[in-house]
Amino acid sequence: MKIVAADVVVTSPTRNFVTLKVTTDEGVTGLGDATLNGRELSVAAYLKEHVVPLLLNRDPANIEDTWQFLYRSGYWRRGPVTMAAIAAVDMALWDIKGKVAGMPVYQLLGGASRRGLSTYGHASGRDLPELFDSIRHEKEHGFTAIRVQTSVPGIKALYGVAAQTQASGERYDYEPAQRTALPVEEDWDTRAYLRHLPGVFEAVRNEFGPELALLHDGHHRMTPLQAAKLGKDLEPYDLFWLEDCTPAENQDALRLVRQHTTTPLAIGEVFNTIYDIKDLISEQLIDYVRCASTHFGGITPLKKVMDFAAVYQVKSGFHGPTDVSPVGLAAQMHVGMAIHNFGLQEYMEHSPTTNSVFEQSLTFVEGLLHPGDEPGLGVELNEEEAAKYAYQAAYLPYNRLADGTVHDW
Ligand code: EZ4
Ligand code: CO
Repeated sequence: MKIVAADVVVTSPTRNFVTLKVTTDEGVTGLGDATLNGRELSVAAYLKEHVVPLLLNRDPANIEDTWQFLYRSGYWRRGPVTMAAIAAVDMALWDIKGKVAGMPVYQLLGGASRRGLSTYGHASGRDLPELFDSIRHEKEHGFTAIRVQTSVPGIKALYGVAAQTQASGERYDYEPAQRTALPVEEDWDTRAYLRHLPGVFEAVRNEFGPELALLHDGHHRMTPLQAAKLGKDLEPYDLFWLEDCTPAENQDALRLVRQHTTTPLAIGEVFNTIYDIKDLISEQLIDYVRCASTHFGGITPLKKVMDFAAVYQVKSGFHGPTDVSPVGLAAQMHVGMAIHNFGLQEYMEHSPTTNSVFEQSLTFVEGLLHPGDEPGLGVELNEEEAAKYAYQAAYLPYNRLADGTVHDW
């Protein structure tokens, strides 16, 4: 078989997505996700200008060889743009292999290790009643693990807190990227956050009892010492994990955090290759790998990093925000089905408009996600629908402290 076409589709059904569609001479097609939130067109150009010409006439069956070829022949390795582009090719080739074999991709990765993937949902609130309402809603929806984000007195806009009123029954809908000409400026005060958060978790535990798994995302904002203190302060509330407590560029920071707290740690959504995370795993400084198929180079490296992590009892907690497209989500669901050391899958759910563009075979029943048993990844692109939604520039926000200093967002 030969690759005869590779098309880059940019569509914006409520948010931007970049998708690669690879076509073989036998008419088999495969999809890959190349969405890099806020920097989408850079990956589209990388693919169109520099990768698509290299794919034509290649044998789509040779996934490992194609991955190594794209990674090594580029010479300038790693980085989110390069690795999202390679990820899209990798996913599309696994999709094709599955379709040719007549099997879902998880079968090709070793078969199912579980009935489905345990997931966590998102809850947030500007005050406790709103937060409790949001948690109740997620529980009713089937989630047995819930990420809790809350406003902090004195901070106007805060990561992870839905702006809309959380009227009962309304789906939680937090989306950080805004379709604005410039990134939105938010504010931040670490000391106010550290004072406020433990009380919120105490209230949530008292209200919902010991069984509900609770998670929290620190979004890379703390120093190692601040993160260590937060981890200690949250120990009584038995978090499932504390995510991204320190900036991900400096992995040494987690050594200090780890020495001071038994709160489980998760990191990795901005990591691109195993070199970003190998020491965190082998030194057992983290408990969950947050890498996403799309930003980590695809299915091939995600499976490898999890097999490496298994040696150290480190589990998966793949990043599943809405900016990972249904194709990227499917790719990591198949990995999650197959590996032994699966931990928890983040599931934010895509909008109905997004789901009209990406037709999916996934199921979500009583908190368990399953990619379905269609051959390949189980996602098809409805190109007519996709064409209705033109790209719209969107940016992630950024933070400033009270004195005007830029802070990690
Ligand atoms: O800010 O995916 O755990 N989830 C997150 C996300 C990220 C967005 C960035 O594109 O941290 O909300
Ligand atoms: Co995060």
